[in-house]
Order: sequence, then structure tokens, then C-alpha cells
Amino acid sequence: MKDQYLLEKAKALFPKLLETTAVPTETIEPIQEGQAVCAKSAPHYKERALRNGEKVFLDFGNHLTGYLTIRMASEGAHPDAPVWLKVRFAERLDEFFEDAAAYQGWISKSWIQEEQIHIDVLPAEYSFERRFAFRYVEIEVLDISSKFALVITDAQCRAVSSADDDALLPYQAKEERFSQLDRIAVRTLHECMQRVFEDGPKRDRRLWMGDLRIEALANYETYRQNNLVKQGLYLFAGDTLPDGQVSANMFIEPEIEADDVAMFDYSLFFVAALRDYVRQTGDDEALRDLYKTAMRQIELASHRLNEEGVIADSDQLGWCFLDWNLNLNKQAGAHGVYLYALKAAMELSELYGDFEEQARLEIELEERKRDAQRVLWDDEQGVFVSGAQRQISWASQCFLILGDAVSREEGIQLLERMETRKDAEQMVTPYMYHHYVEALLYLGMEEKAKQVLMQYWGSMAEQGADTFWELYNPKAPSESPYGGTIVLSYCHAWSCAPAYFIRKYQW
Ligand code: RAM
Repeated sequence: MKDQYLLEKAKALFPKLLETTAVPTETIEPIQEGQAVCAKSAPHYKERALRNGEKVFLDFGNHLTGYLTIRMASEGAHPDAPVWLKVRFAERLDEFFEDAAAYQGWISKSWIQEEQIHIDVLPAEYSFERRFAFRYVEIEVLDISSKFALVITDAQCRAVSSADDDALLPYQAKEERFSQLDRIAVRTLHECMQRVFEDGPKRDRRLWMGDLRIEALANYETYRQNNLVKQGLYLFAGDTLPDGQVSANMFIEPEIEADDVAMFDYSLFFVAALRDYVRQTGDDEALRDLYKTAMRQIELASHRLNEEGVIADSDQLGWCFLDWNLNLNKQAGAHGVYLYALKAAMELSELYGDFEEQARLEIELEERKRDAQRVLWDDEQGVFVSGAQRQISWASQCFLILGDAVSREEGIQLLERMETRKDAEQMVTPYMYHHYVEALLYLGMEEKAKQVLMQYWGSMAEQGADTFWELYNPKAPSESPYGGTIVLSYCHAWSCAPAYFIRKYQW
């Protein structure tokens, strides 16, 4: 359902892309030793004469999002046939040891960053039309005539981002490890800030509601490009599903259009993201324009309440997101998100001056909290359970804590008790870990929150991350919900939590 008034305002907020030029800092050779992958230095690419089957690996020194140009020349006799090249782009070195042809997952293979090109005449300059997300580039000669060799004479990337590094708020963390995590998180955000807040510059390269909310939080502590948050909110409100539900994600090309996918929690996070934005900026225009959309999300969500007063479960895949753990039952977590959104909606209605609505929301919140206690709480085990199988998961506890379904004291005991529940469904994304850290801080468990941040994001940093990854399950590092790791994004917006928490709490 399009609203031209809101869409026009969104369009006026599209940012300018800033361009920088990056060149390779090193020529390398990636090597695999057991599970570990590292790089050793290799002869400079300009000094290599490449023949059939040979390759060079370029390292640009940091994660880039942009357009690659290579220049090439020949050595030997006059070229008597085209050069056939395969070029692979990788965010992490590990990707070079994956076989794209073996990938059979459910997300399209077309995301794999791999191209084949023919060069008919040398010397030549070739610019890739597609934008790639990478730090490393592999150029392999698939075939070349035996009469000559190929020399790569130059390579450069026109890198793009709408993040203005001159506007980045300076921050010096108290410990060097936190500074490192902050730097990586800021780079992650920088790369995802394009014409919209993308979820990841490799994949899906578009605006997702859950990602936007977290990017916005990190943005308030770093770049403060608040118009990009505003644009995101207007885009979601400017085209919704026919009943007014905010879509899970938006396309902006060839024209603005809501995806036909909606997820219970993502729609509700629109309410929280608007509340955060208004808190941050005091933007009354946005509050007036977007209030109705926010309240509609609450209303639609309430239609999912069952006769016991809790959100009804569903076996429809993807009805609610919460995390990429495919075994996760979403019912209890969804109820927690509903409570959390009710609190945000109350704050919005107060700011809007809609006191009748505020009072109604307050009653709804209190009743649904009681229902959560009555229906979802397992007294014997002292945890929340979810779905018909009464599943115990970290996600359920965290979202219900954030929704105030337990008191602070009870919440602290609950999370401590969870440490002993080895059978609980685990968290697998930095997105879910973000909510875990948020829940810890909400309960005042700051030391534990710091420890989790340091361990979880710190472990990615130890593995050489330049930007934080879409998925990281320390207990199963090569896990992928998509049926293969080659389509995973290693610069993913929802992972930029360290920049938010470290700066906000001045760690
Ligand atoms: C992934 C996207 C995005 C996320 C959705 C639910 O496919 O990359 O980050 O919001 O899942």
C-alpha cells in the first residue's frame, strides 16, 4: 500500500555516495593449515607473467564496497586469442577455499561473488559493472594461448559509502580490546551505509527492518547521519503490505517497493526504531507522519493473540524471525517482542499527546505481562517455555526480559539459571547476541554484558575479522542457515553492536 506523501519525503532523503580510491596493499598467497587460513606474502602482481591456470591474489588491506578496475598487458608474442579469466571477490580469506559449484543451498547462487570475463585485445582496461564487497580479489587465468602471458599492470577500487568519515565521533575506549572491537564495528556500519542502511553490502544489499533498528542505534553513537534513519523509516511506512503491515524489507530499485515478506517481530521493531529515532532527534515531523503506521503494527500484532492472551504459535516458516537458529520455536520470543513494542508505543503516544491510547496500551501491556507469566512461565524449571513442545531457548528468555515479563531480580536469576541449561536452544547470530547484551544491561548486569561482548565479538576479531559477520555460532563455526557458507555475508549490519554498546556505556 503506497503512500505518496511519505515516499516523496523518503526520496528527498536519499544520501550522496562518497567515493574513495583504494589500491592493493599486498600481493598474497592464501594458505590453509588444518582449519586455519592465513596469507603469506607473494611476488608483486605487476611482476607476474600469468600463464594457463595461474592466479594472483590481491589484498586491499581492509573491507571495501565498490567497483574494481584492472589493467592488463601481454608479454611474449602478439596475442592470438582472447584471455579467459575468473575473478573471485572475498570478504574473508576462507572463502577462497570454498567450492562455489558445490553450493546447493536455498538462497540463490547468484549472490556468489565470482565473474568470468574474456579480454579480446591487450593491453586493456576492464571495469566491473557490479558492485562487490571484498578485501581480497583472486584473478585466475582459465585459458590463454601458449604464445603469450598476461600481466596485471594495475588494480584499483572505487569504493563507495554514504558514511562520512569526517563526521565520525571520536572515541577512545578504556581498553585496547574494546577500541579494536569499536573500530571493526564502525567499519561494518560504514560499509553498510549506502543509499539506504543495507543489511550487508554482499547480500542482501537492501533495507531490512531488524537490521535498520540496530544500525540506527550504532549510528547515533558514531556517524549521527540521522537522515538516513529517517529515510529508512519513511520508506517502510511509505509502502506497506495491503493491510498496513510494515514489510520485513524494502527494495529501492528499479523503484521503491515493499517485499511481500512480513515477519511478526520485524514489523513491531518499526515501533521501537521510531521511538529511538524520536528520542534521539526530537523530530516532531517524523512523529506526526509515522505515528499511525507504528500504531497499526501494534494493532495487527494484537490480532495474533490467542484465547490465553499470548501470541499464537505458528508452523509457517519465517512468520517471526528472532534468530537464524532453525530449531528455534518463536512463540515466547514473539510475545516478548510484542511487550517490548507496547512499551515503545506507549512512549510514542505520550509524545504524540494521544493520552487515551497511552492508557489503553498500558492496560494491554500489564495484562499481557500477566498472561506471559501464567502461560509461558514454567514454575518447576524456573524458565520461560515456548510452543507446544515447551522449548527452552535463550531467545525466549532475552526477549521476555526486554518486554518486562519478569522483575529485575527474577530476570537476573533467570539468566543465571540459563547458564546451567545446556539443553537450551542457543543463539547463532550477532543479531540475537545484541539482544542478549541488551537484556543483560537492562538488568544492570554490566560486567557480564562486557564479558559477552568481549568473548563473542572478540572471537571474530581474533579470527581476523575486518568487519563483523552475519552469522557466528562459536559452537559450530561453519554453520549456515542457507545450506552453505559461500553465500554468507561477512560484513553485516546487525553485527555492529560493539560500536553502540562500547560508546554508549563508555567501556
Ligand atoms: C537475512 C538478511 C537480513 C535479515 C534477514 C532476516 O537474510 O541478510 O540481515 O534481517 O535475514
